[in-house]
Amino acid sequence: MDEHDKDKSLEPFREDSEGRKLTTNQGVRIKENHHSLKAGPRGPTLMEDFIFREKMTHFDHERIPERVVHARGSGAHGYFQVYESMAEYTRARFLQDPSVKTPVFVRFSTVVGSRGSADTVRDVRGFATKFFTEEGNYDLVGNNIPIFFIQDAIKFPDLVHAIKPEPHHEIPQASAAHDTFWDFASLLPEITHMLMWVLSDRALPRSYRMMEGFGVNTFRFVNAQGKSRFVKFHWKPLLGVHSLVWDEVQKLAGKDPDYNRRDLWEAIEMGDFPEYELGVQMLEEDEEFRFDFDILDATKIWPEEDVPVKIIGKMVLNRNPDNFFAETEQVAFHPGHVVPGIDFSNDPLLQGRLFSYLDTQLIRIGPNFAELPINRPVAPVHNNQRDGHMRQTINKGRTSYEPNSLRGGYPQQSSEAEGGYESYAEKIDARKVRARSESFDDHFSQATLFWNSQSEAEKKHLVSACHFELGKVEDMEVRKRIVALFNQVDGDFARKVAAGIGVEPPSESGGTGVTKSSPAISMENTVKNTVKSRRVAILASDGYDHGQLTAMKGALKEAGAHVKIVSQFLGPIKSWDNQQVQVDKTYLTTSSIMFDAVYIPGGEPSVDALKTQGDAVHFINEAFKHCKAIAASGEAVELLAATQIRGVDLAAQDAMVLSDRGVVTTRKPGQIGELAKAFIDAVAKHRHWERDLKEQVPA
Ligand code: HDD
Repeated sequence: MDEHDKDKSLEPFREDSEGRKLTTNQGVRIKENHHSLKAGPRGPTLMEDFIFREKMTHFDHERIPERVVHARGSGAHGYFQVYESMAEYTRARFLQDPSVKTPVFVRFSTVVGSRGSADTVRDVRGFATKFFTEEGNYDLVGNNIPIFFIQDAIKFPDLVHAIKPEPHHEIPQASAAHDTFWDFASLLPEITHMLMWVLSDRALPRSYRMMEGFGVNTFRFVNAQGKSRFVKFHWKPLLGVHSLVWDEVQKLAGKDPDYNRRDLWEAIEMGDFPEYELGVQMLEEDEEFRFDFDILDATKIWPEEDVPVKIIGKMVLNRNPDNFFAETEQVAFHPGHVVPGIDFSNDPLLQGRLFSYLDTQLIRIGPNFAELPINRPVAPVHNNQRDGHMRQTINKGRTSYEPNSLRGGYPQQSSEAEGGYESYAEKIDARKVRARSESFDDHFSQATLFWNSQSEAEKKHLVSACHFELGKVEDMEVRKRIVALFNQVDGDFARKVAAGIGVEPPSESGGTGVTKSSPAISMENTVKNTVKSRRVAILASDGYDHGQLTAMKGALKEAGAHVKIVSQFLGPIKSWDNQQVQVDKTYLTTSSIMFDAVYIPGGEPSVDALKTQGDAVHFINEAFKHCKAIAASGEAVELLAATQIRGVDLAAQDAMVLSDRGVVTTRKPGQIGELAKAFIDAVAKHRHWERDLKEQVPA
């Protein structure tokens, strides 16, 4: 199948109006689309105007209910390929043959905000993947955080009600920073571990292309011999896991509320295809009770150091949707969409999810949601389900029941050998109880593990996130209860939190006694050797040094970064030696928060002008405060000296290229090549948290 045919078989109803005539929904050609039918040019519109009424009525019905959670999403198409056959572990056919490319559609999302809310809020991100396999659709409906808030799905409506805007005034939008969420949290010790993750920078992803994905719940792999293993799924982004900083995300929410959506869209348009490796953690049946936590408890990770992640394949996202509504909005995921070889565990959160998703698709889209182009399997669908709202299929024949003899018994069941889905025959011998297993009782050890695993910078960010979130909580008792909860995690952590929110520090320093850490948890240990797809701003004005600018731009592009020239006005700017470059963005249409790094070339007139432009100086100060790499060459080193950059010895950077906490400079134009190398290294590190005195810089 070539690429074109593959697209067609996936979405037979993709429509392209190019070169076509405008028609009504009945196919009648329209002669006049700008004026309704009236009794005279100044008279009333006539009821008989079927063209107007059809158009307007359709418009009035354009929305379907938004998702209760994960309402704001962004989608992309791509494919998945397994590296080597997984037949030893699962009979899932799409995990057998490395030459097979399985089409996928991925939807990334925030959880709490409504459809039009900002991308860069503090929140969990959804990472849901639909694999269109030849055995039917498989949905891996995950998040960018490996655990969840609650252990049993029956609490999900309470969790969502508590975190959503408060019901009396519908405030605040897309934020947990209000009394009802923290009230609920303070009464639910099982939430503690998840709070640590959500308060960390993981909840502020730099890009959907730079975050991990996790299936969270425990599933099963079952092989052709019927042998089962417990499995957890992981997506690992090839670009590493990187985050924004709090000040930045808040500003982005105003200046570019589509920041993550735009990043994904533009990356795919530019050919920087997002790539993720699929990993699995597997446990044998007899290892079920090997750990001091329960492997069915969704508030626990399986530390990667104890249960290694086996990398089994790669997903590439290489095509943007054609139509947001038809694809990203109408796609319907369900953890219960599994294929033979993938099965469920008794994780009580997963068990509840298996009910909820199908139910929500029925109310959101209707009983025939699986027939929509984006949800339609590439595997053939035949059954006796009939009718219902918006049925797309014209089912032929007299029989819609089974068994039947009038149609030879078709459609017919399949044996396991023919690919019929066989549920894993787990033995269960139990009493019906409304209870939680005692093995789910430890709510704090892994929260301590998380705290222990964070770098100093990450710990600092976590504490200030608490100061923000709890600082917004008006009820003092709630704040006190959260400090008491955190004191069970770590005494030092609780004291630091208390100090910022007007709560007495705990009289006794608590903690769990866990001293272990898990390096895989810290973003400090992620990929930091590439600038691929990173965005670098070059600030310049008339009289800039063309040689320096083009040398740096060339080096960055060569390394895979994207460069934009930012100046006061659009149009060309002229260098001192009469060359010119086009300005891409102005200080009005962009901002340092939309870039990963900034470079200022020399050229005395340009640098003198920048010194007098508050926006240019602010651009650099803000980039410094947000710990981004900064480079300057020639006279531009003087410009840095005129900014509020603190704790970096610019005077020492006189003669040669020096990198001081991610600020890279040279006064010697001859060293631009070395400067570019040092700058690229500094950008690849993502952020320079070690920067001193950045808090003293206003932003
Ligand atoms: Fe959920 C949507 C992920 C627990 C009920 N969930 C939804 C989406 C993602 C997740 C990524 C958006 C899918 C899309 O883009 O369309 N949810 C998770 C993860 C969970 C989790 C990783 C913990 C392991 N969810 C969870 C529970 C329940 C739900 C416990 C209810 C019992 N989730 C839903 C839902 C949604 C949903 C209400 C809203 C829209 C939708 O399903 O299609 O049914």
